[in-house]
Amino acid sequence: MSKAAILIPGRLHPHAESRIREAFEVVSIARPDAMLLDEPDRERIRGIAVASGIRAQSVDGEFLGAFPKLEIVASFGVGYDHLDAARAASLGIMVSNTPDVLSEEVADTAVALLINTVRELPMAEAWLRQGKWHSVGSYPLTKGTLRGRSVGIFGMGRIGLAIAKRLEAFGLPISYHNRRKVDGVDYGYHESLVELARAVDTLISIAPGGTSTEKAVNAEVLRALGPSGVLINVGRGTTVDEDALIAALADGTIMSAGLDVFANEPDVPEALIEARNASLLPHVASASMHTRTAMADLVADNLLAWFRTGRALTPVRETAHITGP
Ligand code: A2R
Repeated sequence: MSKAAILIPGRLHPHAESRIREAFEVVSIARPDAMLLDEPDRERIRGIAVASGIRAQSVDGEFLGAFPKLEIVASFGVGYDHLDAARAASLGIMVSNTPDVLSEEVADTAVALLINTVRELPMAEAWLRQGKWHSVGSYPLTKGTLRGRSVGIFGMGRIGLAIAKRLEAFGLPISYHNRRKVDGVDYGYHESLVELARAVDTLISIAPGGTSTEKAVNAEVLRALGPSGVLINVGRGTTVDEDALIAALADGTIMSAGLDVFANEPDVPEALIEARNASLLPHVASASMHTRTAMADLVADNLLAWFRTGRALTPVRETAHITGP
């Protein structure tokens, strides 16, 4: 029997690609543009494997509609706001992502970024490397501390819970905002994000991207967080109104911010790069070899499970009801 053809549009983790090549025929194109394939090739494609979080690799409804035999899109990453999952569902196409295997790594990074932000550790390290310990003396005492802080989590899902568990062990009170209260979770629940921001001084965003969260962390939320407020974003850059954040950092509306994600990656506004009260990372929350390899395996395993059993291992919510032929 001939191997199913899997399209890889753009860059994909090499381990995912080599696992896929073991079982399938791989067709590669530079980006998700169906015109890069001729019609006979478009008609052969039964699966797509794509990396998430890369703007140039967005998979829209038109692209999905270009492949008459397409059954599954296996996405690398837990967020899938780059992919039109609703359109996929309406076409009967399965979409899988890579949840759980990255939760602990992202939670570790979120806590590290929080500590870096309040205790200015990257700047203290730069101080040492620049010889200022010798030439000037000790690094100045930090205004920020985790002591006495209360934490609000925007997006108490798999990763949000892993972050909460860690910060609970730090002795910090935790509360959260989701659209719905989570069963079996005792942390304080707030029905709106602004209410949560008012109740805490440390807001951690780990909510998904997409229209329902776009610029949810806006000027009003930042004002509610207040002058000792710290914003940490490890979810999606689009959930924060970057212009409002830049203004809030500049005029002392909040104290500081730690960001791993940005609205227009890899472009980071100059004003953030120059802000001394912002700690910035280049979207590395899950970026260890260990965790990225586990994510790559899950992309390949979703494709294998689909073509063997007609079920994906980790379907996204919109397509969870879809089964294979
Ligand atoms: O709102 P709910 O009850 O569906 O709870 C989800 C919450 N959430 C929202 N909260 C408030 N307003 C919204 N518009 C909204 N949309 C979603 O975010 C849920 O508790 C949480 C997401 O959790 P999980 O689906 O378990 O995702 P996971 O694995 O924690 O990853 C979160 C995000 C990814 O979507 C990537 O953007 C990033 O972390 O790597």
